[in-house]
Amino acid sequence: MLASSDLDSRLEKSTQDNFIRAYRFMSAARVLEEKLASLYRSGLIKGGVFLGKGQEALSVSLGIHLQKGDIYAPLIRDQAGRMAFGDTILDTLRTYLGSQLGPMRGRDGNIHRGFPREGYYAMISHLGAMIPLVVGALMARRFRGETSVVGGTCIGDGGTSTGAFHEGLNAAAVEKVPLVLLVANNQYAYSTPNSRQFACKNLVDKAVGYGVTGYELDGTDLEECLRVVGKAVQTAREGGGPQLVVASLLRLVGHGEHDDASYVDPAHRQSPHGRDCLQLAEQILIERSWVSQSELSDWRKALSEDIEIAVAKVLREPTPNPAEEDWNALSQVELRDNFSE
Ligand SMILES: Cc1ncc(C[n+]2csc(CCOP(=O)(O)OP(=O)(O)O)c2C)c(N)n1
Ligand SMILES: [Mg+2]
Repeated sequence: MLASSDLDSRLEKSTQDNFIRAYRFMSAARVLEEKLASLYRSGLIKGGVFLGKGQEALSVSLGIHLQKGDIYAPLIRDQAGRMAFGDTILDTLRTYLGSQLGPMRGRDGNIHRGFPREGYYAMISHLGAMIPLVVGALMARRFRGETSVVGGTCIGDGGTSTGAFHEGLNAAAVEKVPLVLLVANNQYAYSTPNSRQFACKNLVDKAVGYGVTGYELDGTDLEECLRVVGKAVQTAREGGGPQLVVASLLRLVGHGEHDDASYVDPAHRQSPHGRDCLQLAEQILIERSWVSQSELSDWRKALSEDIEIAVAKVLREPTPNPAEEDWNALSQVELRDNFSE
């Protein structure tokens, strides 16, 4: 048996390792999204670009705790979670830039990408459609006798007002499926503030109404996000039924890159949920001497270089030719070159 100080130090080491791993996905998502914004402004991306700046700590916490064989249905602000679940820089860029070699073969824009066979679902809509889908997939797994699968998805504060949210969460609660649903309360649905979106005091109160376990957390605090979301995933896996995790934060960019977010009340930016989760995570890394300032700069530099190389490669790749395209559904082809385990 391990002496308790031994156990303590191992637990501390694993918390540290997990924090650093999560930070690196967050940082990769941030740098990649900065590049996506600049590609959008230079006219190289067709369609909209919707980013997750300020929401990376919450997002990564779900992606990092799901395992191979689980189901993950991310939304538009989940680049960090996607990377933690196994998505790559190359496949992200191939989708945004319309490369035929990407997972969606250049047909679907930006965030509508995934590898459904790997449990990584391509987003249909940001407004709740993924919840019933994940619940249905979990039911199907149960019918096949697969019981330890967790399904993770997310919703915004605005999305909690939709019919799909209600139907999905209600069915999940009745069937007690292992659903982990993160609510990213970033205070706005596009420009509509919380006060015009729902009348309950706090979104986590909805958990009681549906009969599911609810958690409330500070979405800017990576340590808290990892701990709470990790617990929710574990509880769902052990048969605890649906878990509703409500995080307070602020998106630090517009709804999309076309939006300047001028409607955001400055009081939000000054409040605790207006803090930048990436900067806070960096402060912790430095304060605890887990990583040095120069290591942080080296990581960022290496990432930027990798991204530049990937952009140059993808820009040389073919885009789909409508005259030659066979228009087969994704389910008809095997596309799994880059998806890592
Ligand atoms: C039926 C429908 N109406 C409007 C939209 C456009 N739309 C997409 S996301 C969104 C706001 C969602 O707000 P919220 O759920 O809080 O998520 P956030 O954008 O803040 O992450 C809107 C209005 C849409 N996709 N579908
Ligand atoms: Mg919102």
